[in-house]
Amino acid sequence: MARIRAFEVAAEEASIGGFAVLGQEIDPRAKIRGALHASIGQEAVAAGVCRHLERSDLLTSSHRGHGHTLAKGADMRRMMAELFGRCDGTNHGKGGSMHIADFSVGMLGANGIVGAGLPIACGAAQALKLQGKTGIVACFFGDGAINRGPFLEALNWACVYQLPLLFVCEDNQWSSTTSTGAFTGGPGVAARAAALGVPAESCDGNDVEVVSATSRRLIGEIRAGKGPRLLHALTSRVRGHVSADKQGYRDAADIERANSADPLQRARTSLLQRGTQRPELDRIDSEALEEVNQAIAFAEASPLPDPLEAYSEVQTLGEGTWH
Ligand SMILES: Cc1ncc(C[n+]2csc(CCOP(=O)(O)OP(=O)(O)O)c2C)c(N)n1
Repeated sequence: MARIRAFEVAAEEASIGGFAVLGQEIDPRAKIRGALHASIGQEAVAAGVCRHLERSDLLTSSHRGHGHTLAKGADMRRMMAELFGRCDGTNHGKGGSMHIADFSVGMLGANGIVGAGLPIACGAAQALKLQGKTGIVACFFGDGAINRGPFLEALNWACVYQLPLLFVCEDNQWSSTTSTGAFTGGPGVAARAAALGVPAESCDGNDVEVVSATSRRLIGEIRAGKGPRLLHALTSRVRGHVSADKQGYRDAADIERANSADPLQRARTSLLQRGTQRPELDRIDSEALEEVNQAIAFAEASPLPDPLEAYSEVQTLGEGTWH
C-alpha cells in the first residue's frame, strides 16, 4: 500500500498540466501527458487481493489500474517510464497510465472502456481452463461498470463455465462525476452477482486485513474448483475522478469522510496497537519513497520513442486505413 501511494502521489505531481480540459493547453513542462486516474484511498483492495495471487495468475484492470499493476508485481521503474511515455516503459510508451499492461507478471491490461476488462478476464480464465492450467484470474472493476452490459455477460459466462475467476468490484460510490447510487437499480452488485450464480461477499475495502482474509477465502474456493466468486469491496476515492478534476460536484463532507477512512492510516494504527514499532513503519514509507525517486530518475533518463516506431507492436487493422 505504501508503494502504491508513493507511486501515485509522485505520478500526480508529474502530470500537473498534462491533461487539457475545457479548451486548456497542455503545459509543455508536464512529464506525464493525458488522463491519470489515481487510486489513492483504495490501495487496500489491490494489496489485500493481490497478495494471494501467484505470478502465474492473471489480472485485468480498469482505468484506475496503477495499484493493481504494482501489486501484481510489475517493475515500478518500467511502470513510471510507461506513464512518462518513454522507450523503457512496460509498453514502450504506447500504453500510458490507462492502457498499461505487463504480461511478464500476468497483468493483462488496464482499460479505458468502463467494464471492458470483464469479458477479457472471462476469456483469460476460459483459456486457463482449456489449457488445463491451475491458475486463476482476478478482474478489478469499479461500481460504475455494474450498470454496463459486459458485467452481465461476463458473470453469466463465468457461472455457466465455472471459470476460475475472482471478480473484484471496487465500490468507491462514484462513477466519474456521478454518484453511482443515483443510477443503480435494485440492491446492488452482490445481489446481482448472486442472481447470476456467482457467490458474492461484501467487505470493508479500506481495511487491508479484512480484504486479505476475505479474498484468501474466496480465492481458496476458486482454486478448489468451485467456480467464480465476487468480492465487493467498499472503499473511498480520495482524489478527483481524474488528475485535473476539482470535484465541484462533491460535498466537502464526503471528501472528508474519504480522507478519514485512509486505509494506510488504518493499517498503521492497527499495527502500532499490536506492537509494531514506529520506526519499522517509517522505514516502509521511506523505502517506498526512495523506490519512487529511483523510478522517476529511470523514467527521465529513458528516451522518448522514435516516431517511426508508432505503428510497431500495435494491432494490425488491415491495409492503410491507420495511416
Ligand atoms: C463505456 C464507457 N462509458 C463511459 C466512459 C467514461 N468514463 C470513464 S471512467 C467513468 C466512471 C467509471 O466509474 P467506476 O466504474 O465506478 O470506476 P471509478 O472511476 O470509480 O474507479 C466513466 C463514465 C468510458 N470510459 N467508457
